[in-house]
Amino acid sequence: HFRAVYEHAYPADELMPLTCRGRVRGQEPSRGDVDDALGKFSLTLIDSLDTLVVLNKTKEFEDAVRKVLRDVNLDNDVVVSVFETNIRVLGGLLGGHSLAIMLKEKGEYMQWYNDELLQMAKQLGYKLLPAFNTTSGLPYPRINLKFGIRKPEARTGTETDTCTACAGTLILEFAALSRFTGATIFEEYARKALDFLWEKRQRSSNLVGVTINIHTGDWVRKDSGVGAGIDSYYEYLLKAYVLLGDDSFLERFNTHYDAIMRYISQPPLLLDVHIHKPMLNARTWMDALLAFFPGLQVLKGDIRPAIETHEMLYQVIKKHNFLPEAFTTDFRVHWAQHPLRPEFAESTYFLYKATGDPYYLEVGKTLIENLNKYARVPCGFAAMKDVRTGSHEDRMDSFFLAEMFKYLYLLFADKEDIIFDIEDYIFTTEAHLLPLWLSTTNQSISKKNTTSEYTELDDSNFDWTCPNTQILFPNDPLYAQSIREPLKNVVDKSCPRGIIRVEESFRSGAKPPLRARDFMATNPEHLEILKKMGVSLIHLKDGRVQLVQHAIQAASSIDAEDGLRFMQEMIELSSQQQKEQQLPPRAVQIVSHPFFGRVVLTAGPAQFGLDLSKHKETRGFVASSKPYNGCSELTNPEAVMGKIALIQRGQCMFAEKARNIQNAGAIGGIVIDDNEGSSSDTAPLFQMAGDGKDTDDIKIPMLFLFSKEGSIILDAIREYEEVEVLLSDKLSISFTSLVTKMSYRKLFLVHW
Ligand code: DMJ
Repeated sequence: HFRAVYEHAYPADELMPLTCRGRVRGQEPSRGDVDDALGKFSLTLIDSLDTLVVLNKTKEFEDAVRKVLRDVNLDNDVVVSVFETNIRVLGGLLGGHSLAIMLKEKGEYMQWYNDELLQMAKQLGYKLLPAFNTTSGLPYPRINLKFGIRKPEARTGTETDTCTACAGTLILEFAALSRFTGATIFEEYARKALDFLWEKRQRSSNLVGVTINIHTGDWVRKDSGVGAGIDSYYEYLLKAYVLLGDDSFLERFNTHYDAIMRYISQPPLLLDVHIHKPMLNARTWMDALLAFFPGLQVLKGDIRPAIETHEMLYQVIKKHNFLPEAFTTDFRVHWAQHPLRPEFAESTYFLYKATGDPYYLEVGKTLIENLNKYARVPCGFAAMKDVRTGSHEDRMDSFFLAEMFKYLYLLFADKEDIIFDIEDYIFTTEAHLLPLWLSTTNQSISKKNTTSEYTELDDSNFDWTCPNTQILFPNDPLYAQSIREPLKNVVDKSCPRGIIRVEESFRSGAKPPLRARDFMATNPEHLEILKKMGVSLIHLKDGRVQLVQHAIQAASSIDAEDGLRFMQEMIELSSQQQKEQQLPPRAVQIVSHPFFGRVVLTAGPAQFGLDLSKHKETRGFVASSKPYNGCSELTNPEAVMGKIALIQRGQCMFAEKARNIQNAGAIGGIVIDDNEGSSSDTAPLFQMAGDGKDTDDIKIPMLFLFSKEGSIILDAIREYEEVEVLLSDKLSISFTSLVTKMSYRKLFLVHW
């Protein structure tokens, strides 16, 4: 296949394997951004240089290097992607150089070599530097190889946004270039871009978005995952630590990793979330690029989730022969293309290294068989246009030879098959090899002392130790299998088998084991049932809860169907309630000394009990109920008798609290939110719903206060003991001062 590239495509950037010719930019219909990798610099040749050495094709490597030195021009009037040029071309030249000097030192091949590839790399490095001329230090996404950025001939430089991976995947190549040559500027620029991204991380979640404005540093796309647009930013933080030995990179990686595992990882899935609301999923599908992540987790030493995600991906592959560019959380094809991406093979290789489990060799065998069966064409391997139909695209990206071949070969290679020690090198994101000895060479870039900034990190041994692949699980060869076993049918289990049967079972009138109207978020038994049905509960900051169902997380297919019925009921219940009357906000006014009515707190109404809009107001002194949550018979009825009882939100339904205080003789009730810091200034007010049963027995008025407003009353009690309030229909009050802003936003319904 290397030969096919030379014969049919060279000196073009890529081989077109169906028509057996080279892809020359400008001569073929434009494919948009994909073409930005093509700089008329014999991309595939450069990208596959070090693969030749790995495959022990030393003679061919020597010829290929000569070709590069003789033919490749880096000064073309072409606009290229800075990211792609860095990882494929700069990385390719540096990987080639790394192995060329290794071979030269061995004394047989490359004896004539005099750092010529490195000189080319340096020339290319200088060509990329103008891209960094922004106030943020983040590079422009594209550059003209001949004219740079600013000049009119450049035809680029007006972009405002770049992807996080585009700006954060430079440090390995740029630092290697600096350390090989002594020209520190490259490493400095790459570090500056990384520092800026780190500063811009969303501080409450420690996640980064997909795209960022290179001038203002604002996040343009605030969704966050580990796949497209972000992937190699995380990869390079960890690998920069390995290559450069700089602790700050590991500290950053660990901080992000912690956030990824908290919010994005839902084993075996990896689901995008919003950086500001990380409990909210941003989409219901995953992209193929995230398949690299298990490999990175192996490097981090977190093997279990790596095995789980890899197993899930493998089952998707078994179902569709290849990993579709995007697939849904129930493993249907979302985007059917597959450009022969290497990420899954990469993770398979690293998992095999970590576990020694022959299962991963079987996985590799399946990958090779599928490639030969479905993608092999007379002039090479063709990308899949649609994995469902097996149709081809006239495309073979350079990463297929740079990465896929390398990883698959390495998976099956014995130590003796490789003419050098692969453990002495680190793989870049394009699988180019950089020698680890660079960590102690030309270390002139000052390391930032960041320890004080990171004191919150758990710097346990685990976080600071790289796994040693020689000694992982020597006594437990079944370790990986035991993790895979429960996931064996994860894809089949979630297959559309459901659709007809579920509809049928709905028609049959089957009921879920827990009825939506009975559900209480604080009841541990209910939560257990939810979990079994694959329904997860997300507590939103404003106190509401969100329910999400993932059929694959259910204990069985029957439970998954129950979960669907439960969700269906819940949707019906809330839409029914939405249709019910929208009550306006109410008010709690403190009328006793020294407030005298000047403090008015915005309160949420209840759909049960005395309607304040019809019955004017209720006035009384306040008293806290015991238990404070009001979920059982009060133990202090004498204290609340004839008073307005204060009750804390939570543990049971609002209606139950109302009944308990009413039975104790209270004339009204104020429920105070248990979410610390909540306020009607920031959270949407809601109305307290009943419990789905008849609530006519509740005669007293009930109002709801968020915690900030509630604590005004609690503080007043602490200071003045006797505090009298007026519960009223807010609109009827003429007040002189408002403590909290009036809120006439649409009210939500909440039950507990
Ligand atoms: C490769 O060019 C690199 O691995 C990059 O980081 C993203 N993925 C492509 C191949 O899929």
